[in-house]
Amino acid sequence: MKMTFRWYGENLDPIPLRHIRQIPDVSGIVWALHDIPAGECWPLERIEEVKAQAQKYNFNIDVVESVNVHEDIKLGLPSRKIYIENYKTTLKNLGNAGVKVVCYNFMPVFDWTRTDLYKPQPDGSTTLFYEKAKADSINPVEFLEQMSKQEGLLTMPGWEPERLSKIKELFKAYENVKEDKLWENLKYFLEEIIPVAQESGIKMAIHPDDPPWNIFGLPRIITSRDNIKKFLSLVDNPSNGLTLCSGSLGACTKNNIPGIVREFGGRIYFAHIRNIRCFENGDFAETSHKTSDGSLDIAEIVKAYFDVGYKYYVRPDHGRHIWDEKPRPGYGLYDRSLGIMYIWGLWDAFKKYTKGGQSLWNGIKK
Ligand code: DNO
Repeated sequence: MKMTFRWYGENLDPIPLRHIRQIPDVSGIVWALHDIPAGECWPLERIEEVKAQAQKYNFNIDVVESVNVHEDIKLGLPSRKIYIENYKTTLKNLGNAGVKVVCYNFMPVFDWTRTDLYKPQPDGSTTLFYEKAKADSINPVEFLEQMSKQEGLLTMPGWEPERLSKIKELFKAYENVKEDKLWENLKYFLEEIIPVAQESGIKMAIHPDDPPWNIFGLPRIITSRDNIKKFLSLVDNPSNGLTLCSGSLGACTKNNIPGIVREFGGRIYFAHIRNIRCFENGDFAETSHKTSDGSLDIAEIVKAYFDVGYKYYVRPDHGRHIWDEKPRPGYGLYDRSLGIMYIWGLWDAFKKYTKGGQSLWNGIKK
């Protein structure tokens, strides 16, 4: 397992690389050219610029999150052709710079969605929160207005202003695109880009939908074990793989995350690990990584990665906002560093107490 840390880039991320360097055993930064709108090419010089910044601190740039997919591709419009060609050029450039994994998603209009970015917690921290009744009842345009009043909205990854400024037109366009059509458009996209990714030495890693259910009447399809299986068979090629995000899929309590890791481990190239507390009414709050704090068994999830011999990339996903830090929502230094140490702690313990493929874990008193 290779540990990474998401970093937004110089002048965009309040966390400097020299601080990330001080977290134990982090080998790479997870990055993107956040100023380039979805659909445009990433020039090689810009990629090399980030590489040089990272190398100064001995970090690799093996993982990109995300090369965003233009809405016209998801909608299957004729104009998708040009955006797909641009996507291919970006993949070739990334491959030339040595990038190994590209994370992306296929969620219509909205990327990850929360109703509250700074929900106060009893211990004085704040966290990302999803209130189901609110998300179910609010009109999306109104939702966007409310969210923009919360500090930091435009700095949330996946909420690119140029996409959201067209929200009304986009909702109209999606009237004709439901689940079946979205699957079809995804297949078309994969058939075009996966061969290029493979030639460029890149594994594509789709991120599950967050939360894993339809929101605002828009279809969402990367939501469950069955749909992941279907996704992988759309183009059955090792370059067509997964970002397995425990917190995204885990918001639906029917999803068995360790089971999904064990079943699809060979096609997971990027692991996002975080815990959430799920409530009976469908709300969820993001918690610390520790198993006892949330509804997900993070120890069992890490064990599943360990058992499948996971060799690819992992990052602690979101963290709470603690110790008075004022970070981008979910992307502080402190709680994510605690998350890394928890994941490493579990991993090292599994390594130490497993010999010759035989787990000694069961013999150890809890
Ligand atoms: C949120 C992230 C997502 C993710 C994209 C992947 O914090 O997990 O924005 O990067 O969905 O394309």
